[in-house]
Amino acid sequence: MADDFAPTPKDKFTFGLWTVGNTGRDPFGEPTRARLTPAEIVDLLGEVEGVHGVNFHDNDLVPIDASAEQSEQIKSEFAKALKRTKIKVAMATTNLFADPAFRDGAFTSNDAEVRAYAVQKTMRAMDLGAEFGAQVYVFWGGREGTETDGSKDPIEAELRFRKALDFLCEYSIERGYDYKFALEAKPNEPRGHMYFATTGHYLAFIQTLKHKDMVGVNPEVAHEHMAGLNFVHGVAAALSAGKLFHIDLNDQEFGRYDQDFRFGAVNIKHAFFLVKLLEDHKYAGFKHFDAHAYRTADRADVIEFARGCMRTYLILREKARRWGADDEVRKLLKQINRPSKDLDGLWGGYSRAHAETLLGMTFDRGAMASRPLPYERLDQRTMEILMGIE
Ligand code: GLT
Ligand code: MN
Ligand code: MN
Repeated sequence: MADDFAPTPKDKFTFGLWTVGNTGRDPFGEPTRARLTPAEIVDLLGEVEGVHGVNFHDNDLVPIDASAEQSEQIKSEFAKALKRTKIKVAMATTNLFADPAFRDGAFTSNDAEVRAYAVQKTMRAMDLGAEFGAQVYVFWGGREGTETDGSKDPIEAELRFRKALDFLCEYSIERGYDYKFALEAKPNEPRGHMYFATTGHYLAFIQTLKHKDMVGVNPEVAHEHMAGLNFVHGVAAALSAGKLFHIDLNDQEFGRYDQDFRFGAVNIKHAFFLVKLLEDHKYAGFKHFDAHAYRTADRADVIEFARGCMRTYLILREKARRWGADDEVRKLLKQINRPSKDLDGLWGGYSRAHAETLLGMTFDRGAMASRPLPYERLDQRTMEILMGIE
């Protein structure tokens, strides 16, 4: 029997070297899985089947202290693995958080030498990404933040971050890289407080940049849920601003640390409305599963984890189609929505005549308040569709 939920490269699903290559290390325990080389990780993704692309931080591919020869060797093995698996490099990014030099931030560090090093490291990482054809360049400011706000003027920090991005946009343009920059927010962890805590912060910040057209966002499910926010609404804000350049899909219990669970593993209803939003609005970018397998997983289970992320997305895509075609849902949506071109037209474009007409109208508040809004029924039907009751 054909599998309706088998991914293909056309679905544009991607994984990071650091996600399927995650060794299971956490703040309390040592690794539970062997460290794989970048080429071995690509081979593993080939075994998963249907994966479009792979993403990396500069140092996921080339260790920070690798010699020139080591670097060439690693890159050549990686290139061979990409060729044999037909997996593409989709996105690249910079590790500006692991090295102790970045303990107080990278672009926002109080130390000018650290800031210059961070910009240099990013330029080199952009070169590396471009060498492998990456189209999107992500900025996640893992250490851009504070534990005590006495340490930095937050406005000065923002200025430093802006200058770095303006500079790096010019670098991308000058080198002809054609990168789309995607800024990724997170409220805390590893810093006590991180600047640009949410996707909304970044959407506002982008408008202050010199090359704002080439900069968008990379929202991550877990990060907005850590902040107690509705992720679907954050993604919608990015989509409607034309700024959804990339997306990090995973899952997360509210109020916990950054769990990076398999997509859909926790909150199937949020995941459903997210997939529905992306599909309804024809998001055509990469869908990156920035998640990792449970610490208990072995290699075979890591493969199951990766398959599960994609399969859940595709099942939810089918559920979204069914939801839209469901007779009862359609009936309810019809009942809920009360369109009127005349009324909307009155305030759809300003004119003095329209303003006067509106000011002169009388509205029946009682009638408006008593029209039925059967959202209980709609939500129950949604849950039934999700639970497989046809
Ligand atoms: C890190 C972080 C992720 C970011 C990655 C990109 S690294 O794993 O938790 O959310 O997307 O730098
Ligand atoms: Mn995360
Ligand atoms: Mn992420």
